[in-house]
Amino acid sequence: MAENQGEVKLLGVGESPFVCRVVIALKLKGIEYEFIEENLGNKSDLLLKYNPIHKKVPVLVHNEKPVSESLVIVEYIDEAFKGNPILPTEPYQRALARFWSKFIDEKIVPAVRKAVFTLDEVEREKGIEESLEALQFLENELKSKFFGGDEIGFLDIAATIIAYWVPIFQEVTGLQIFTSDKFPKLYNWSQELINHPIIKESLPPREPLLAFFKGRIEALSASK
Ligand SMILES: N[C@@H](CCC(=O)N[C@@H](CS)C(=O)NCC(=O)O)C(=O)O
Ligand SMILES: *[C@@H]1O[C@H](CO)[C@@H](O)[C@H](O)[C@H]1NC(C)=O
Ligand SMILES: *[C@@H]1O[C@H](CO)[C@@H](O)[C@H](O)[C@H]1NC(C)=O
Repeated sequence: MAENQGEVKLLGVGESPFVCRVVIALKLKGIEYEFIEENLGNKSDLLLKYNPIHKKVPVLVHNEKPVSESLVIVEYIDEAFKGNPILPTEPYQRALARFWSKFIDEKIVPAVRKAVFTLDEVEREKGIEESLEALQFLENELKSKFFGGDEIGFLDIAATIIAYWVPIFQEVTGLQIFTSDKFPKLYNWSQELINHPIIKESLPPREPLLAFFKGRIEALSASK
């Protein structure tokens, strides 16, 4: 256990890319924590108490104090625990890392969600187009092995959803959005990222994840 780390709990679910961001940050810092698995179909009193506003996971609870929203939690972890810095140190680079992480959550995630989880053809096409446009911006932004440089940083952690979850969504739906042809740099980055030792041990196993999202897509079609 890291010295003086205090008591650290993480409320989460195994399949969530947002929860995974927090797992990566904790592992990078070498923090020991208790993982409390939530049932999102029947949320625990603990979740409702600690995140009454959004009622979502992840929630990090550090010495009884809750922090919500994955990117906020990753910043908190970076500030609360020493060593292995996650955000860059230079103010402008810090701002950029935050800007692009916000871009992922506000542009890429909604576009991909629209492409993957809507049945309406027109909406889905719009989602695909928006995903391609948004991913191109990120492709142009990649200047080194990782967004963080030679090592993974804040934006790499935020973008894990693109490296690991988007290919799974593609496999389930047959969509071709994020491919090595369309985004060679980003694709190479995604392979480097998912093979990084810390990331590798933080990602949920692929087969159950695939089965989970297959189930989600099938349930969606059945509800039509
Ligand atoms: N913006 C949030 C998103 C978290 C989120 O969407 N969590 C989902 C699981 S992947 C959740 O808890 N959903 C429960 C609900 O919406 O009721 C973050 O970055 O933490
Ligand atoms: C929800 O979970 C609580 C315990 O956390 C349990 O007592 C209750 O029966 C569950 N409700 C449903 C509908 O499964
Ligand atoms: C990514 O690109 C670099 C430089 O071209 C190459 O050395 C490396 O093997 C590539 N990585 C993967 C996983 O394809």
